[in-house]
Amino acid sequence: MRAPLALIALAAPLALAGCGDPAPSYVDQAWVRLSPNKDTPSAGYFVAHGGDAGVQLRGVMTDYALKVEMHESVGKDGMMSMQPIESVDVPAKGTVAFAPGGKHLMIWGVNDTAISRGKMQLTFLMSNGDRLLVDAVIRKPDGSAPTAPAAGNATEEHKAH
Ligand SMILES: [Cu+2]
Repeated sequence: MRAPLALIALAAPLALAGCGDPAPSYVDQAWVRLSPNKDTPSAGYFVAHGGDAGVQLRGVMTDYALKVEMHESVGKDGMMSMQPIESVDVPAKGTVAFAPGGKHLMIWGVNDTAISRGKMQLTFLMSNGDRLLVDAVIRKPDGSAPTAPAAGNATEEHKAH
């Protein structure tokens, strides 16, 4: 039984070395709920996954809109309001969901070309220097969420602010 054990002991460090860099953070399930009115911002949602090391999401950019901000909806005294957030911790091996009713992107002036294509590329700026390029599916205002359960009144929250 000694030989197999020795092989395993040798194989483990080799496997780690073969993996090279630690697992990176990534973003998926990105989608945009298009505002029914061009003068009000659309909302963006996604899930950020931490890799082997924790990382911070510092911001989101796109070539297909005028401006993007990260916001957080907060309930206070029975009223929903929202405030900009500068950065979000994405814990190692954990996830952070931007979803209706919680953290979200506000996206002003979504480009018509992106709308007709039905998707827009977002660039997620991470604190480790990574820039994650992710295609977000664009849903019409009455469209259902492709990847996340719609929380019904998220659109109303936006209209209120
Ligand atoms: Cu907002």
